[in-house]
Amino acid sequence: MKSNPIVSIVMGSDSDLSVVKAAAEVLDQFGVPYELQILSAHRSPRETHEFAEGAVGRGIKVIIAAAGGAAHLAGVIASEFPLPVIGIPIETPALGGIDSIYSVLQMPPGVPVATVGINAAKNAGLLAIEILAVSNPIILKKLLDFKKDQAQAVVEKSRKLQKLGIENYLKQK
Ligand code: RP5
Repeated sequence: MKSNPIVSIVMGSDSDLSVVKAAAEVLDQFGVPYELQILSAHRSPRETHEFAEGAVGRGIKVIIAAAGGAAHLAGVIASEFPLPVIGIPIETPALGGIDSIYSVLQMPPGVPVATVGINAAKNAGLLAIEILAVSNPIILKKLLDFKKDQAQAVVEKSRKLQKLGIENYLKQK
């Protein structure tokens, strides 16, 4: 977290924080300044409205919004914030997050929310990075390096598997 944030990470409850943390870690890794807020579409609607209305004016370019259950936070924010909103559906005890994902995903035409998988906060962070990389060559360079390293890690695992075979690979994992 730094001053002059360009990404907001918001969550419906502090109970979402242990999942949402992975998005913040990605932004830290790429050196992107962000803020963290707890806002609820249902429990603190006035604060949520004020946040969504004022975010562009404060320099926010992408919002990541996590919520579980009747997960309306990302959609409510997208109804007022004109730039990209990425929704993270949080896994729930009652319905496993199917409730959350449908709530985040099924937005009406005209109000998009880019929805990642259930609890997929790392991908939300990376998607925010990819959006910022469109107009920021420094972030783009870091993104290309990240993708290269990621691919290399798979290649190395494959080499190791071929060398060791199944049992030895699993023993060394
Ligand atoms: C949602 O309700 C939150 O995003 C959270 O995932 C879920 C449960 O909230 P708590 O009861 O744990 O505060 O609004």
